Amino acid sequence: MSVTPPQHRIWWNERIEKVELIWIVIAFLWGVFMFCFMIAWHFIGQQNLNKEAYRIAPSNYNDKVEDFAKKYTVREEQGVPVVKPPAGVDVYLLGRLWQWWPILELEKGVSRRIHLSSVDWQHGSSLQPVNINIQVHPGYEHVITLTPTEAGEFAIICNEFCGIGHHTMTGKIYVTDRKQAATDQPVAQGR
Ligand SMILES: [Cu+2]
Repeated sequence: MSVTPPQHRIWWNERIEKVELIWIVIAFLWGVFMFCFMIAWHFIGQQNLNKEAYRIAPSNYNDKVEDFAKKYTVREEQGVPVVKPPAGVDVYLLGRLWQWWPILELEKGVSRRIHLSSVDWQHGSSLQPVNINIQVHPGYEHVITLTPTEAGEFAIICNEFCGIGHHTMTGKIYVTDRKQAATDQPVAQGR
């Protein structure tokens, strides 16, 4: 609501300023261009996610992830298992109030099938800083084929509001260099 009424009651019959008209045309054309690029990115963007997904029962998924973690846990961080499965093994990650579980350790250059689902509510999985975003629903298991191209520590945050603890909902993926991992192994076995 404006503080004072417009000077002329039929204000919408006034001619549009030339500059404003140019701006509308530019904005419209840009919108059309970006719309077409949604299709173009599919072919040239190399950033399309896999379309593999399955209908599942959330409790079954929970069991699968716990089995996976039990088998391949190498250490713990503040009570959260750090899971390092050998190459070729499918990787499981779950979202729940309020964490991404477990912490994963992957190797650079090794392609992985990553399974992702929620066991309670809808969450938004956002891998940072690379910014890969996937909506995660209970009852749907996504499978993403991912090849880490960079070693380091990556955070997963939740970008879909999921309740009072939403802002604390984080997870972690470590990506190790293959050479580094080879030199690390004897030390880990010696323990
Ligand atoms: Cu959330």
